[in-house]
Amino acid sequence: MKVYQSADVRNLAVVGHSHCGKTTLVAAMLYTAGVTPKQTRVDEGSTITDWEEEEVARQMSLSIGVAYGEWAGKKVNILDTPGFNMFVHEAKAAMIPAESVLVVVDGVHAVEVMTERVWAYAEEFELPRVIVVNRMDRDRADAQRSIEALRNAFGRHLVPVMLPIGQEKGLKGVVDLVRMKAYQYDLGGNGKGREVPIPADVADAAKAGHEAIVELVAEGNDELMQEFFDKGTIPDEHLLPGLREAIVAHRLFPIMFASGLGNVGTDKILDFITEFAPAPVERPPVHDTPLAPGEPEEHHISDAESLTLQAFKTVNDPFTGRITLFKVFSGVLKTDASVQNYTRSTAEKFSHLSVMQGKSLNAVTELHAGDIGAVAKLKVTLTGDTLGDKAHPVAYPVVKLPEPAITFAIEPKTRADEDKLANGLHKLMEEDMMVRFFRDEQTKEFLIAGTGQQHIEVIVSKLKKRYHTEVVLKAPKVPYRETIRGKADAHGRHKKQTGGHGQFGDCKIKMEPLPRGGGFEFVNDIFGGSIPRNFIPAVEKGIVEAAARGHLAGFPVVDYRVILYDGSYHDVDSNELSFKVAGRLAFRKAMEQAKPSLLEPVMKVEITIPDEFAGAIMGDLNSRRGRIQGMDNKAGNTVVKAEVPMAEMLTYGADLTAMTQGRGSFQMEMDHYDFVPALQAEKVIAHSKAERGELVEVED
Ligand SMILES: Nc1nc2c(ncn2[C@@H]2O[C@H](COP(=O)(O)OP(=O)(O)OP(=O)(O)O)[C@@H](O)[C@H]2O)c(=O)[nH]1
Ligand SMILES: [Mg+2]
Repeated sequence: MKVYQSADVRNLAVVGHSHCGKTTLVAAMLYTAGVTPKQTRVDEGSTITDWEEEEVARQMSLSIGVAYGEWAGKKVNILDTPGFNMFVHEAKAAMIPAESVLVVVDGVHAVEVMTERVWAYAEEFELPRVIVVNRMDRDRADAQRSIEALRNAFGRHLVPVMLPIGQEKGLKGVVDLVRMKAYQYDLGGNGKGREVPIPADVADAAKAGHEAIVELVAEGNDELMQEFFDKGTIPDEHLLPGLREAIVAHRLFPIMFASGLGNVGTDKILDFITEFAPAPVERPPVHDTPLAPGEPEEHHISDAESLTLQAFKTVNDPFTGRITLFKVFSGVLKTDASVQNYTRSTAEKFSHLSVMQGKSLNAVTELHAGDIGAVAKLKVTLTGDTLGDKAHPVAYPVVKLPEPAITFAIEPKTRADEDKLANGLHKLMEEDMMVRFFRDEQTKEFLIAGTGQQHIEVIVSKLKKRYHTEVVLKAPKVPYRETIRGKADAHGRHKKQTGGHGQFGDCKIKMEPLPRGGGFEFVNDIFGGSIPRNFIPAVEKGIVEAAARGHLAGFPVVDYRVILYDGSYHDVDSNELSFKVAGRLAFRKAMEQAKPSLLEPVMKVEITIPDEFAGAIMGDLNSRRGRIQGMDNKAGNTVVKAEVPMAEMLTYGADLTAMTQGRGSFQMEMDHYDFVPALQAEKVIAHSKAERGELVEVED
């Protein structure tokens, strides 16, 4: 594998709404660049970037796929990302190693929900963007309408640098509006255009398009503006560098047209990227996350600096083991180097330094600053870690991922599955940082959390196929709690004095509510030794144990204060156990008086939907006992914020998908506990009684 200098590398994140044809377009570019001998296809499962078993089965991208090809002497590293809302955070992760972003839209739908999302990501990372309106061979694909929609959504700094020739099935080629040349293609051909005269029917539009570019380039550059005023145009020798500068500074966003499946225009996209997109060395310095209090430092992407690199993806291949994909931020990395993982303070050996082409590792002797590489069998390195020269530790920022939106209880099918489950899940969690696996202390269930139903289904399927572990998913139990609304004064007396050594404990307590989140307070208000000091902790212990078992429905009692104010004891028969039992008895009696009530977790929910679904979603939230907190409008999307009891949100992911044809997304997190209304409380109590029906409490 050839070694490339920093200036000859282009790192491109390919992002967009689901199904707009990103993977297909990448496949076409790779074919055009001679990486594959023919066009590979998503529906055949033959593409380089959708290689993972689950991606092939579902015919969609699920995580970042990496590929590269050489074009015009440059190495173009391509990061193909998923567009489906539950996996779109991978598009964000791909922006860490990228210097430019290819935003793909569908020629029929143009701007969609996830187009906005990925655009916002690129904005956050301040990356240059090239827009490709893809699938131009489809019925109803429309160049003008797409341009308008894009400019409406993202502003007037988006400008076509290409126009299609022909329409829909009659798509024939493209006009390069920068150099004013036209190219014709064979639909389904090798992707290499033949130069032809600009057809008469697009000549006027092409001329206007060229002028629009000239004006926009001049706008941000005083010298060019002057030249434009003087001459009425800007010659190529000034226009091209001016255009490049505007693109690199993300002041201007070029729009191109293509058909990935028909392989039309892909050579021009490659031409454009290699000519106008920045090399890593042109990226502004990267700011680190200070390791000690202080200001972030700047790091230049350059061979001359000491070695630093950051892992941006981890693959756990059942055969090869762990493969780490990383970007060299500075310095030159050589094969077999020993590199310090700063995040985990461990040295790692980079044996068999490689670059990844889909699932294949191709050996390389060294990688220069800005390039992307892969290495197998690192010991401790995980996604997000920063590594490098031992003498100069740094930490690069990691992507902030959304909180999981959905949680299921997960149970192994058999005993054999139980043994394998944790291991398999942990391997999958190394690959996918959005998976969480934990045990709920209260309900004792193992829980798995992710971005949505399909996300969890993918995990379950990978567990089965890769790790031969079968599980059952269930809606998680709601971790209800109990509390009191009133005060109580109760007496607990435990006395067994028949024959032999007796037992005697006796206490009087008062009980009162605490505010939400107050937990439990125990106040020792005993005067004059009516209970000896050494037995007082036993009373408290009895109360705590009883409270953990609940009173109404077996859920832990919280937010209350107990004041122990009186009691009595027996010189011989009193012991710790007796006072513990007395505490428990007092607690139970107090609960009866203190208006026990159920509490439920309430989630803070944020739902993003296209405007037309807003009414239906609000109505639905109402029926889920939701309280709307606010509504926002963001470019054709409504963002609804609400507080909704967790019990009503257990299957929300699937419900939202059904209600919005998959166009809605939501996030939620636990916010606070609140009283369960009487009607629901009765049901929860009845259900819990039925579940515990046969259980008889055993005195200890
Ligand atoms: N007609 C036509 N169909 C296309 C074109 N590009 C892709 N498709 C089809 O569109 C569907 C989706 O293509 P993908 O390449 O998987 O789309 P994607 O954007 O990678 O989808 P995700 O990874 O799920 O976000 C496939 O059935 C493709 O065959 C195109 O240029 N023209
Ligand atoms: Mg894809």
